[in-house]
Amino acid sequence: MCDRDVNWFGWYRLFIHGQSAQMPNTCIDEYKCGTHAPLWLNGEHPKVEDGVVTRGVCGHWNNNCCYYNSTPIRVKACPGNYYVYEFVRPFMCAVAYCADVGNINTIYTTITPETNSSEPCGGNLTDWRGVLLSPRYPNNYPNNAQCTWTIHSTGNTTVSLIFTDVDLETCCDYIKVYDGPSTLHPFLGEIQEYRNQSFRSSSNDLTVLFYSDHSVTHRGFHANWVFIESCGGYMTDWMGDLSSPWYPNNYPDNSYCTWTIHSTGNMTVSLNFTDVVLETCCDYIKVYDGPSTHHHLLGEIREYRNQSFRSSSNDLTVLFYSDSSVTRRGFHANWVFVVPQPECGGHLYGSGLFSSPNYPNYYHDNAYCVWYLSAEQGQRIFLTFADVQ
Ligand SMILES: [Ca+2]
Ligand SMILES: [Ca+2]
Repeated sequence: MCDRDVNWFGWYRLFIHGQSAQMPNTCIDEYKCGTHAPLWLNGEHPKVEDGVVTRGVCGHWNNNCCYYNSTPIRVKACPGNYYVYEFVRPFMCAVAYCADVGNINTIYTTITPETNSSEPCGGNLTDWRGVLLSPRYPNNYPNNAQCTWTIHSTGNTTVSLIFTDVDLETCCDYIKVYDGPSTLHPFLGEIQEYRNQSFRSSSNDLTVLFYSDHSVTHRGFHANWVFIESCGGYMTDWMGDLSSPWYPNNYPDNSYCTWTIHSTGNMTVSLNFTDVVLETCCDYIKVYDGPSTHHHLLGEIREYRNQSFRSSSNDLTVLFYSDSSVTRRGFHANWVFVVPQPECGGHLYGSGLFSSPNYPNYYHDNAYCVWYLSAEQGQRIFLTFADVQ
């Protein structure tokens, strides 16, 4: 048997011929359990009050009980005198998880869950804003829940989802969020406790999965969603302008726009703000020196002060954020690709010529050059301007 090829997901309970069984926690002979190197639990089973514990898993091979140190697993004792195991994929093929035939538990009782999983939940949501709740919120959610909601926006909008309360059994129940119309789309994150999480779809759909296992329930979760105007982009023109959504009218709430301006060759990006009116407490613009918001922050803007920025290489990224209330006119900015400025100024000694940058071609904008001229003691310096234009 080869447990590497099983698509393990979640928690498992062992049965042998319908009888509840547990993993052995002592060494098992090689070639037992229908495999080459049987996997056994390297540690005691927990008690119910221990909650979820993590235990090592050993594979017996080559006369060594723990020749293979497989990935540790989580184990939980359940009311009713049985255990569940969160099996994961072992790293190699010739191993398999063992159930202990010598320790078949004939006195277990399965506690009937207080509810079953047939309670309806999940669905398709198309309102432009709304509230997403776990079943029965704010009362405890049921056991064995598996709910999938897909929030579908239309047109040029995306979905923003903000969690305002999360209270789950953190070992075993969870929320997962996906960027698309199903759980097969890119995974955005998993939530087991409240940390002010928010998510945003990259296009029209966001999918939320809520899962609860067979025991222990909590209050659940509360989240708000809203459709937001999609905005931002990837700009490659050598010059252009940027503005907040709907500029010069007020921008919408809950905006989150990123623009990356990409130049080529040895060009850099110069960006000048020409208008900025924001709710200064709560909405902002950030400028980053690189192709994403993970790069170096050049500055944050909340009001107009004639700000300008220059990338150090090809890319400059602009983020615009607005919170959930109060909007203003927004911002407008121009960019242009520029050749990095040559060095200018310096210390000069003795005699010679010097000129403005690029002379006899045009000097560049924003030049600021200082030359220090010095001569030997007792000598004077004659400075003649041969050409000034
Ligand atoms: Ca639970
Ligand atoms: Ca605001």
